[in-house]
Amino acid sequence: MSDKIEIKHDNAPAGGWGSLKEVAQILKQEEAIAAVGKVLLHQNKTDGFACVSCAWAKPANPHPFEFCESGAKATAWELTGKTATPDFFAAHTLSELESWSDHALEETGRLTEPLRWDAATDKYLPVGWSEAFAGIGGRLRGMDAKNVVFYSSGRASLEASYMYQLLARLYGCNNLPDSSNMCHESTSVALPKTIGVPCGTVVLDDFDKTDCIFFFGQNVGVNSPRMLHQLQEARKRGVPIITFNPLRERGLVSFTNPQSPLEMLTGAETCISTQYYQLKAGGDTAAIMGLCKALLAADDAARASGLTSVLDHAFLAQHSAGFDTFAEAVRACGWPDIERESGLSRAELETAAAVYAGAKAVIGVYGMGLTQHRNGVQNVEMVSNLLLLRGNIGKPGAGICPVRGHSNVQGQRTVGITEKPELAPLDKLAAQYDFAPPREKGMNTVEACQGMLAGTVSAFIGLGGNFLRAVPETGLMEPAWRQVPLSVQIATKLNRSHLIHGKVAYLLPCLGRIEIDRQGGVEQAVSVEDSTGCMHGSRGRAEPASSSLLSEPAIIAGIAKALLPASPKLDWDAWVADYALIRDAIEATYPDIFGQFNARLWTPGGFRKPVPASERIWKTPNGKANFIAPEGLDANPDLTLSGEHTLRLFTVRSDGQFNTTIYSNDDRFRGVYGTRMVLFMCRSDMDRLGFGEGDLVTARTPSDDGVSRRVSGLRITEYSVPAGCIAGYFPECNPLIPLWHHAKESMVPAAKAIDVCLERDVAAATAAA
Ligand SMILES: Nc1nc2c(c(=O)[nH]1)N[C@H]1C(S)=C(S)[C@@H](COP(=O)(O)OP(=O)(O)OC[C@H]3O[C@@H](n4cnc5c(=O)[nH]c(N)nc54)[C@H](O)[C@@H]3O)O[C@H]1N2
Ligand SMILES: Nc1nc2c(c(=O)[nH]1)N[C@H]1C(S)=C(S)[C@@H](COP(=O)(O)OP(=O)(O)OC[C@H]3O[C@@H](n4cnc5c(=O)[nH]c(N)nc54)[C@H](O)[C@@H]3O)O[C@H]1N2
Ligand SMILES: [Mo]
Repeated sequence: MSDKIEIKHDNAPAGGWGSLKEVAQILKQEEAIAAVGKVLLHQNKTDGFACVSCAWAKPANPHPFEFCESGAKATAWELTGKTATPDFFAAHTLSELESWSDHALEETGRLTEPLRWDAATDKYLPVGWSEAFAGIGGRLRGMDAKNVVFYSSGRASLEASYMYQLLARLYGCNNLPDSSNMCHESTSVALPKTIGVPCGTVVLDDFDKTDCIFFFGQNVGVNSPRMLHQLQEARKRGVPIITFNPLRERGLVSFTNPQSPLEMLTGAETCISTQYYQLKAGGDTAAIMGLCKALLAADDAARASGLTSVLDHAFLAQHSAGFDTFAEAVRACGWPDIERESGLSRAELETAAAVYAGAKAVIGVYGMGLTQHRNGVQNVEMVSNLLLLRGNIGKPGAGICPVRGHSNVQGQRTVGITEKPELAPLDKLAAQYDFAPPREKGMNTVEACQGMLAGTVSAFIGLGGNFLRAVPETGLMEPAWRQVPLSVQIATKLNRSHLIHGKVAYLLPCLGRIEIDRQGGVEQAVSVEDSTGCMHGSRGRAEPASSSLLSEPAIIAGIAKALLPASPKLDWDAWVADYALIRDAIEATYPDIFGQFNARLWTPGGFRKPVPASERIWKTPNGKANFIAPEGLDANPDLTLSGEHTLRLFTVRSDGQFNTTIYSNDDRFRGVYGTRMVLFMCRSDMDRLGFGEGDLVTARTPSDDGVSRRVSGLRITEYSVPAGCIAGYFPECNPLIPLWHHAKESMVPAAKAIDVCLERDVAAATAAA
């Protein structure tokens, strides 16, 4: 990691030698060369382990090295040679550690022993596992289950997740918020309405058959680099890739495959995006309206002159509903409004629409750039509308492709992690385990935050993640968190959510997925679901960081046994002794998805769950694929900020991080080294506002709710973004996001459109000078 702050405006392609250098660097930093070297060959292989970085699909015929720079970093981070032992905790109070950076905290290494916070010394002291479970179970028994939150980050396996939701429900609540509430929840709300499934419809094979890819708000080069293989192959076949992203992302522009010796030696690079549209942040609904408008006009013209129609009218008639209302809304929407809200010209949108119209099979890919907006659900509905116009769902080479984040976030939902009782098979669980599951809706992430602010949450259990850093409204959430009576964190590494803790606090260290999980001397396997709905077995390959670690299933069972009365229907110990029995239980709850689960665990490429929309079976209330007309084009309908100093901030990830895990302060792809405290701004805004490169500013969110939201010490950095939009890093900019600033319906925090004002940072500038 660079110590010196440096901004380089160079333009090397993604991947390439830089990628290899980064991997080598992190292996050294983590003192993990030997451990990682041994396991990398097993990453994302059928009999190996599923990468702990992203959720992208794992092919049936993997490359010899089926991992990317980001995946190798995530592996090195988990298998680090460093440990945060009780000696480390004896040497530091938590108040002291609060001043450490996210990077410094996790860089202390793997947690090795269960810990309990000691109020007298303000330190985490070792505690035995059984004492910890008894303490947690005892306290939870005295609480009303309705006030207890069971959060999960999306990394835990299907087995652990199934046990976790069962624990919460047996205890008596549906308070199962997860990272998806901050991520693809907009997808999970939109797609059931439009196509009757909560997930994407494409599989890897579709990338071999597609003849056009539309890409909205997803930074593939950093966040799901293995997908570059499919994109590169598609580009070799001449498939156009049309990208909509306010920021010119290097990984979406060009790519050199670091695993191809020929490309590395010749410096050959593939141009990824054939057209790159830098729309305004939040301009996607408007942009897609423009595409649809151009398509309708072309269809009218073609039909008037007796030519082949542009829309797939046979599909529309047989499969869809709501087309007329949608078409009316599109026709009524004027080009000036579309141009203003999208920031793109009519000509640009007509050109993109023409490519769409000329393709027989189109895939629509998208990520956080669409979902993390006030109108995030509508954005996803618009992608669905666009695809439906030409029947681009449920045929080979076509479909919708939300790129999921955490490596098992989609799978957690599949096995019951949800606060919405109607999405869990409660009757099934009731019969299987002979209990009366709670029927009231539980808290999602934003509601859990609201509960903490209101003082009604009595306990927070975290199955992984870094809740406090990931959520918005840092300034209010941190003090509120300290008032929570009990916090229990199951984690691999130290993070800020462990330091700002409840009045009684436990920190329970667990095995990572890459580590060998032995129960009674027998190695266990777990499973995950990828972005395309395929389930994969995963077997750890490395020796555990410490002999005191327990697996996530063992920790969940430990808490469950201490909390719940024994039941003849459920033997937690038997499950922990043999994970195949947990899979049998999952199969019994979800026979349609997990039939023959254990027998199919190691299917090359995974076994796919049924996704009826891929076969044009629409599990919507009316049995049709539904068009949904947008309510409006404005991304921030109820934020009425204006004035020359108001800019729309969107938060992004760098290649030096996995969410709140900061591997390094460098962002090679954007040429920023040694700092994450930057704001990317275009030259015309810099001139208009009188800022120079490197000027330090404070960003402030103006609002009339009486809460002060500011982040200081941000460095103005010139970058290719549209005028009026700036970009900064997640999680450093999270204090700027009001908790109420979230998507309608899905309640995903609107982290991609925060209106802020900038003030010159006199204090920071003086200190720096
Ligand atoms: N290496 C690495 N891999 C990861 C992660 C990581 O942190 N590091 N995180 C994982 C997780 S949990 C997730 S959810 C995914 C996230 O992966 P992505 O979905 O790629 O997430 P982001 O980097 O937040 O933002 C995506 C892109 O949206 C663009 N964008 C911002 N606003 C808008 C807008 O209004 N419209 C459009 N069209 N684009 C916009 C940004 O410029 C950025 O390129 O990655 C997963 N994989
Ligand atoms: N402003 C802004 N905010 C955002 C976003 C954004 O784009 N912008 N993105 C949102 C998104 S998409 C997401 S998914 C959330 C992420 O929110 P989270 O999922 O809560 O956060 P992570 O940073 O992924 O969690 C990192 C921690 O997980 C623990 N961990 C790692 N591996 C394991 C494991 O195997 N088991 C266990 N038990 N623990 C483990 C480690 O202790 C590590 O410190 O953040 C959201 N917040
Ligand atoms: Mo995510």
